[in-house]
Amino acid sequence: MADTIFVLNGPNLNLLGTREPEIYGSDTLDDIAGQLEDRGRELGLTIDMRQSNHEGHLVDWLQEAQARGAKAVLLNAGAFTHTSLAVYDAIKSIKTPVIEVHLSNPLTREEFRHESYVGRAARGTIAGFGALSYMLALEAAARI
Ligand code: CA2
Repeated sequence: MADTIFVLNGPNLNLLGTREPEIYGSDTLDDIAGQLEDRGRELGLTIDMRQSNHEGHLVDWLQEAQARGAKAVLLNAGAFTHTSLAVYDAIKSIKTPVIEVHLSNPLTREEFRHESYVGRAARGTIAGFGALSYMLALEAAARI
């Protein structure tokens, strides 16, 4: 699976495109998956896109990324970004590079979004560009 990119999405991101488009844009997660798959094809990369509202699933999938030899993980952990030591520990425990992704720029929003446990462990962060954040993260993943 050396040519596979895991794209992991956390809580409430299944609602993308249906509410708060002024913050998160109007693309759905399926739209974003389609865009990543199109670009992935050009780059010779397979996209494995997943979403869960459950913290443990993100931990399981991070471990799976390493076990299956994925090239990189793009991770939008949603609100768990700001709270989850379990996700932090999971990122730290794998060698697979993890790129933190956000649609919005949490640093321009409420104070409680300024802490990122994901960012403390990730290889790098791309935030604030809406669906384009995922595409930019894919470009980074292809080059590292
Ligand atoms: O900007 C991002 O990508 C976030 O990870 C989104 C999270 C938020 O808690 C982070 O601070 C930043 C929220 C995801 C909720 O997604 C929704 C999408 C549409 C409608 C409602 C929620």
